[in-house]
Amino acid sequence: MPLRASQIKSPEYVGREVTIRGWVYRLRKQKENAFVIVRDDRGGVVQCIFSADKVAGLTIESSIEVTGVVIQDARAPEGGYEIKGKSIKVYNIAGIDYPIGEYQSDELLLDKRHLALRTRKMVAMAKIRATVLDLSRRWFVENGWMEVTAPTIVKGAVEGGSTLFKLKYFDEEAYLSQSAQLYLEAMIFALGPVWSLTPSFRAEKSRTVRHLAEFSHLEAEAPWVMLEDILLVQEQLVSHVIQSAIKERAEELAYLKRDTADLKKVEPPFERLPYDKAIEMLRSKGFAITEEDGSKREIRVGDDLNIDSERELTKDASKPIFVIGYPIAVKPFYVKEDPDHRGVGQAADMLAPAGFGEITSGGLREDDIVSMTERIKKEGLDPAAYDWYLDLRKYGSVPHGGFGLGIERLMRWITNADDIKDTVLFPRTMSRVTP
Ligand code: AMO
Repeated sequence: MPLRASQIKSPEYVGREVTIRGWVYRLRKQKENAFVIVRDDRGGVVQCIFSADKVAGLTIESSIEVTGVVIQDARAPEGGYEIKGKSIKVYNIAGIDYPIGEYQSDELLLDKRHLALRTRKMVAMAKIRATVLDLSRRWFVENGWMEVTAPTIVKGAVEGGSTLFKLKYFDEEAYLSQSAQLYLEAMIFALGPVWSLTPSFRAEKSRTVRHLAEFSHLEAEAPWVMLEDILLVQEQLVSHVIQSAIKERAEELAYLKRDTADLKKVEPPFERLPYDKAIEMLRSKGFAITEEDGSKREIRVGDDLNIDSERELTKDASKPIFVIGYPIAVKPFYVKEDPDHRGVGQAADMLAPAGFGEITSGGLREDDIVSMTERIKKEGLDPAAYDWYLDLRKYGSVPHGGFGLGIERLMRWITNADDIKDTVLFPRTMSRVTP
């Protein structure tokens, strides 16, 4: 049974004959010998030494099977073990024009992502991501939340009409889902606390380092909760995922040169920063926002927070901050108004430290049918598209709430990636829908 390159790097294999499979990662030919570094199908690599005649015609990324004897030698690259090759079976000789080498532009790497995902950086990212998803799932299961799946073809907007992807659905018009939230809200009446991981789609017209057109959305919803309950869930979940991920993926994070000292501090509680206070802090620093016409003015109460203001608020923080109590006017129709403070929404965003900004958004949902209908109309949405959603307020409405977390936003913070596109294998943005 062939082994992976990473498996044979252990004293128990020294002196033994093994067979490994993989792809030619590096190739150095000398007069008599050739040094072939083989990459396995989980990113592990090992050097194999052959007599030069045995590898004639071999190219980078050719797929091969190597049989040889494991040798321990401190000078061997990649961990002190290598294989003295006896035989080599070639599955495919790769074309000599393999486009991915040591240095190329970010754009080319994106154009060739189907090949670039073989790079060690992308393999490390994929492994961290798999662990983050696994840890999140286990946290929900262990804490009594039920996993559900919501549809991704829908009739209604959740997060504003301007970022909807329209599609022809037989003879009707439908949209790609922006959030599973409304469906999770329906499910809590039957299933209690639920969570889901589904792709969400946003036709984001802006090119930023934190927006994708398709992202992995981790969402949770529960009945009978107060805002504070929803915040507790988020800080516990995020802290648990980070603490476990930095242990389980220490090697990959080190490969990405991510110093995790700051992440080790991420433990509950996270600061609760009232929105008004956040604006006050920004004003005290003379923070200005840019109007649509390009003019600048000082930020004031009533303005939404954006990438720049979130960066300003979190640049010196060592843990995430919850900004709570946004004006209802800057939040979607479903946000519940604080009965004691008119105009204030019982909603909160979690901002990651060091300028990474918003990674979750959530809060309590409007549970009164009259207020909800008014808000739907006020937002210019068609109440008919929300018929079924309004039923939830008609038949046994309960106080409830939840949140949504962008997996790629969390990944960007954990890995310190410059751009959110690096945290997903096949990114979708305004200007990219292939490969
Ligand atoms: P919101 O629109 O704030 O809220 O989205 C929730 C979280 O999803 C992530 N996110 C994105 N990630 C990458 N690219 C994007 N274009 C993008 N847009 C959003 C962010 C964000 O915090 N239904 C509500 C949440 C709720 O109240 O439950 C919602 O979707 O991490």
